[in-house]
Amino acid sequence: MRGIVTLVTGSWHDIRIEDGSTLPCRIAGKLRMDDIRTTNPVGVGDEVEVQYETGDDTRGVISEVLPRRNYIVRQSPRRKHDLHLLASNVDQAVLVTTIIQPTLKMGFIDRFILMTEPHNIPVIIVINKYDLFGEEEKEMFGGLQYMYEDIGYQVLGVSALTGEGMETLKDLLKDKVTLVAGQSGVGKSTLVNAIQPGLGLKTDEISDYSGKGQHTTTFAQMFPLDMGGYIIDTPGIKMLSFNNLEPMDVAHNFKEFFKASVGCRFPNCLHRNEPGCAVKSAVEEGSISLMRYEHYLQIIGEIEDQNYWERHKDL
Ligand SMILES: Nc1nc2c(ncn2[C@@H]2O[C@H](COP(=O)(O)OP(=O)(O)OP(=O)(O)O)[C@@H](O)[C@H]2O)c(=O)[nH]1
Ligand SMILES: [Mg+2]
Ligand SMILES: [Zn+2]
Repeated sequence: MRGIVTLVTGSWHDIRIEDGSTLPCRIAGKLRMDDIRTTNPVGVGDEVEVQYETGDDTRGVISEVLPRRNYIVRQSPRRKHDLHLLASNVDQAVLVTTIIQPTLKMGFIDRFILMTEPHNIPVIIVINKYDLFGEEEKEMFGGLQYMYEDIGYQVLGVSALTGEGMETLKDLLKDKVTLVAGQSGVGKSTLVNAIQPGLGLKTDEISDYSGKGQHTTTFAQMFPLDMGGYIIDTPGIKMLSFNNLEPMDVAHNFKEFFKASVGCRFPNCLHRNEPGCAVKSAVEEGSISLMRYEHYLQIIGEIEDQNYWERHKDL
């Protein structure tokens, strides 16, 4: 029979089967699947073929992962040569951030959308804890909204606590499979609880004055929504690196850079010191954000350093 993976904890996988019930399954010795190599062969959102264990209809075995419509992978935080599968078959991702508590790390937004962009997964940037905003934060929110909507990402200000902005967000989630991700402590689980009452997901109850999140959620988990669709709550992401990309992939996946790059003199322009670079001119005249440009330079610099040490392992 067919099912969807809703939770992976070690070698056990919760599979939601056709009747809506959950069957705990392990992976068969020989698993049929596509060829992308990830540390976890099966992830939340995967569609799988399962059979009951012989003589036991409370447990099952996954024999096949059906071809994926898409997937989100990240460089493994532990081993930089490994890719970790975050989720498969999603319609969109909600990137949850805050401006305060915890303080926004600007580069994180750009890194996150660089992770989803190669797979053409639309991202909604949700800025949570709007109830805490004073004048300064509201102004900053306005600036972010203007900047990212100009590039093509919707930006919403919400409060999972007071419900402000939540109706707009809910409308966007109806009948869709949505991955909810972001740094720890930004309120992902609180948001998911507000969107689908009754889940009772654990949230960080103790107010944390350091402003750093504690990693309350430890496994990605998918839940059906009463209004239709599914939502996936995930553990906080500490940082994102891009060992799996080449600098040119980065250039292609900063959307507005790619658009502007038709005007660059060289087709393989990396928009650094090349003469006749249209992206650099756009940054200088202010139509491309200097901050995004700096994040871009930082990311390609990291990839190049990495590549350098790979090629000179014997040094
Ligand atoms: N003031 C305010 N606090 C909020 C809001 N949303 C969440 N919080 C608080 O932020 C803290 C962290 O919330 P969580 O939902 O646990 O955060 P998380 O993103 O799931 O964190 P991890 O599971 O560690 O990744 C909790 O104390 C929440 O009560 C909000 O809209 N306003
Ligand atoms: Mg959480
Ligand atoms: Zn250029």
